[in-house]
Amino acid sequence: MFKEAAIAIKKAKTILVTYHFNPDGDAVGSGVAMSRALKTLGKTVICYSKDPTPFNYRFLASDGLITSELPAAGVDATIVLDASNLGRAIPADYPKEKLGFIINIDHHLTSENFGAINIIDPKAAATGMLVVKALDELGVPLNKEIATAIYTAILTDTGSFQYSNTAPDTMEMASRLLAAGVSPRAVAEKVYESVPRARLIYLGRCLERMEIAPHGLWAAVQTELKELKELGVTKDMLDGFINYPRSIAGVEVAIMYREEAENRWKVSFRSRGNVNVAQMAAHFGGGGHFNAAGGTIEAPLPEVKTKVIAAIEEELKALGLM
Ligand SMILES: [Mn+2]
Repeated sequence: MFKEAAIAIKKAKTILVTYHFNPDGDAVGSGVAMSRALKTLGKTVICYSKDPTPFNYRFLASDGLITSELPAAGVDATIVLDASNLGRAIPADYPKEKLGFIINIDHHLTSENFGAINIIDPKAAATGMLVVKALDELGVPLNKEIATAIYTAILTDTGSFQYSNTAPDTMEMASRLLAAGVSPRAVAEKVYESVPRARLIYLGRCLERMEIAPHGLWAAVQTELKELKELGVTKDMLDGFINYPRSIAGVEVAIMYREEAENRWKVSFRSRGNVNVAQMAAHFGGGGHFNAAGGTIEAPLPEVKTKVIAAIEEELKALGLM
């Protein structure tokens, strides 16, 4: 598959590189690394993201590499990264024929084969790992910039090498990236220690009203649009809120309800490792990984919560955890 992808990439002159909406570190890091690498091959590259880059990943593209405009003329090939379906990366109103030859590179459990070539490996800790394999096949060396983007992808998708997806090959890759010039200190400072104060203040408020199940097996936080506006908090600042309920002793599933519009809630799940939350999210038309997944539910919040809690408790019972 990597060989076929490399052949297709070599043939193309103009290439669109894109990744999922509401991008995370893996999406941005993979997109930036792939785009910079293709540029070294002399390709005309458009790195497209519908949504703005979260504040803590902007250092990867401070030269304005990423655009929010799709090319009017279309391209020879499109590389979609870290997106379980095409609709998660490209708005539905963009003509599909303009995307040219589609190469799908992803590591989601629930990934669809929407590309002409599909490289899907749920065992990869991050899509960034697969990007390096593609670059190796293309013969593009990892310079410091490319390596830093990949390192950011892997660092964030493994929760700083803490999640169960951290494997020997993850650490081998980290070693290779450090040898290519990555500064772990500099990346950590950009990614984790450049927090706007509004984020921390709002996090405090959310933690204060966190819901914890009487049996302690799940805990939930929620964010509301009017509060974001009031405190000057943007969506990208909410990243990581869900890790706090999961960090409580005994909690198997953490939930975050994020208001997207009136009666529309993005529901995210994080599992400690015993519960497959991708399966749970699939109940609501969502998807993701075993340990991290989500979906959107259109209903008033109390109704959303009733549905979600019922699904979680059913799963906890099925597993004999309650
Ligand atoms: Mn990912």
